[in-house]
Amino acid sequence: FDKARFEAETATPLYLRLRKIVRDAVRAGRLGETEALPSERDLAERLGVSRVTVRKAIEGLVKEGVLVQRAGSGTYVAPRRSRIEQPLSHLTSFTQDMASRGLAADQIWLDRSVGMPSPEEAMVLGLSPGDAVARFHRLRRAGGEPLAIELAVVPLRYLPDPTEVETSLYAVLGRHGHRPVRALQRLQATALMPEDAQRLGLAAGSPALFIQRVSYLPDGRVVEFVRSHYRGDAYDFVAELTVAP
Ligand code: 16G
Repeated sequence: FDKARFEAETATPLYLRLRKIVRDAVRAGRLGETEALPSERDLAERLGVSRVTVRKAIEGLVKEGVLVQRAGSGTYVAPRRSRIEQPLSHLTSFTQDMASRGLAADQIWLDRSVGMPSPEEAMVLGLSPGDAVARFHRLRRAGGEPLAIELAVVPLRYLPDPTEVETSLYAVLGRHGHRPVRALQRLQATALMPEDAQRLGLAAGSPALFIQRVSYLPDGRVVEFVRSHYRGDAYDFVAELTVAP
C-alpha cells in the first residue's frame, strides 16, 4: 500500500485505482493467499483517501472474487480455487472420483423417493407402462464444497430400496449386480437458474455444464438416466484424442 505508487495513477477515479493496486498486489503475490487486509480505516489513513473510496474498491474486489469478507472478522485475499480435471474416457462414480483426489464426497438430499417416470424418463430408460423409478436428486459436495447438482433416475427393479443409497449410487447398484459398464454422455453450456445457483453458492446466471448421462448394463439395458449441472468455475473435462484409423 505504497502512497507514491497510488498517486502515480492519476487519470482514473480513486476507487478504481485502489482496486487495481490491490488486484495487482494479489496477482504478483505481494498479498498472499488468505492474508488479511488492513482495516478500512487504516487503509484510508495510509493512502489519504476517504473510507467510502476504500469500501467501494473492496466491494468491487469481493465481487471479482479477488477478496472475501468474513462477517465480524475482516477482509482477506480469496483462496485460489483449484479446478477439478475430470477425464471423459472412464466410467467412474462421483464418490470414487473424489476419493482418488483425497476428498470425501457427501451430499445434501433434495429428493430421494420412488415414483412414476416422466414420459421422457420412461422413453430413455425403456420402461413399460406402470414401471416405477427411484429418483436421487442431490447437491454433491467434496471436502464440504458444493460441486454439482445431480438428478439420477433408476428403474425400481434395479434398486428396490432407494434409502440404501447413502452416498454412492454405483456402490449400491454394484452390490445388487447392476453396476453400469458403459455410458453415453452429452455436455452443454448453460447459465444456472437462481435456485440451483444458490445451492452451489454462485450468482444466478453463472456458467455451468449441463451433463446428461445414460448408463448401460452389460446386456444393453439402461440402468440410469442422469441430468446434472456442474459448476463452470470448478471443472475441466479433459479427453485424449487420437487420429481416426
Ligand atoms: C457421476 C455420474 C452419475 C453417476 C454418479 C454416481 C457424471 C456426469 N455423472 O456423478 O451419472 O450417477 O457419478 O456416483 O459423471 P456415486 O456412486 O458417488 O453416487
